[in-house]
Amino acid sequence: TLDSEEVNLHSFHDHLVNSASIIALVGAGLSAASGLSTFQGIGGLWRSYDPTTLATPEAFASNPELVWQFYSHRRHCATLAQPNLAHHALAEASRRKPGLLTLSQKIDDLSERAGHPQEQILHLHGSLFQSRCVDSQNCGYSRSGMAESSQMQRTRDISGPYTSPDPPFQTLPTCPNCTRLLRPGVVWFGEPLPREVLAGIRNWFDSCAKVDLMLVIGTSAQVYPAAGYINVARLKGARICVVNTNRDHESNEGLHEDDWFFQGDAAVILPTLLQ
Ligand code: BJW
Ligand code: ZN
Repeated sequence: TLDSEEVNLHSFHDHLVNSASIIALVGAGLSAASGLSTFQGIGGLWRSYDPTTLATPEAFASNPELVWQFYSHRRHCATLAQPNLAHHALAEASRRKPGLLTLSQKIDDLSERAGHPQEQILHLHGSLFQSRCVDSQNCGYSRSGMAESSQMQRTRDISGPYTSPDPPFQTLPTCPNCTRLLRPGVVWFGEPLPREVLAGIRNWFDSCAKVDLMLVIGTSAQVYPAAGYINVARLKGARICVVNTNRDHESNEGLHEDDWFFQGDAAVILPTLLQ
């Protein structure tokens, strides 16, 4: 006899094979099995800062060194990490299903390194590997690459423990266009998401008469506007499938009777779920 989890899996597979328009909202939990800390879990790992107090324009304005060190550290961790089976499963499913769009709240590049098709993923909160001028209005300079890490590495070994004093202000990266400070190319609380990303999401929703399925993987789904897309998909007819280690999220997303909840590590669940 089949247990309820197997029935669940069967009904999900039935729906997946018949789904063409699929949207996935992924969060830090997707990269957890790669050893990268989730957003809410970072606090205990990087000095004793609460990440929600560092991921703000106010934190950067009052202590840019500290905020650069935080992102420099995370950039370093992401560079050393390898994509896990969850990234690979989602990348492979995306190659099979051209109508599957992933909205990533993660700022690492592990999905790309797992071969996720570039045109099928949008990064809502930016990238650890982008830097941009603080003056987005008048200047707008941005660049990708590791320059900032190596610039900071000259004064501090970011792979080691953070025991030495903060690097002097002059070592912070500045804009080659207007000489103001460069900042990490991520989206902080209170800031708008990149215009082209919002447009991409709107176009995708507009392009499908009906959304068949929404996957919500490894995210606490508490940060907006990202979390709001769950409801947008539902209003377009989508059934929701949540994958999370934490059962609390079953209720968080307000799941309906014909939705799915799979509890556990995304790296364990996704390979079976998406095969
Ligand atoms: C596993 C696992 C495993 C672990 N397997 N699972 C509407 C209502 C209320 C508030 C707002 C609203 N609209 C806007 C706001 C304000 C604010 C907001 O949402 N606040 C909430 C806290 C209430 N939003 C904003 O400010 C946004 N901007 C905006 O709305 O601008 C409007 C505007 C318009 C015009 C002009 C000006 C403004 C911007 C939000 C930006 C969020 N940025 C961050 C930082 C990015 C850089 C960085 O990473 O440092 O993005 S915050 C942080 O949260 C980060 C993440 O991407 C995001 C989501 O976190 P995520 O990924 O869900 O991680 P966790 O740690 O929370 O959860 C991990 C989950 O995985 C957990 O559930 C675990 O159980 C699970 N898990 N291991 C499976 N192995
Ligand atoms: Zn500039």
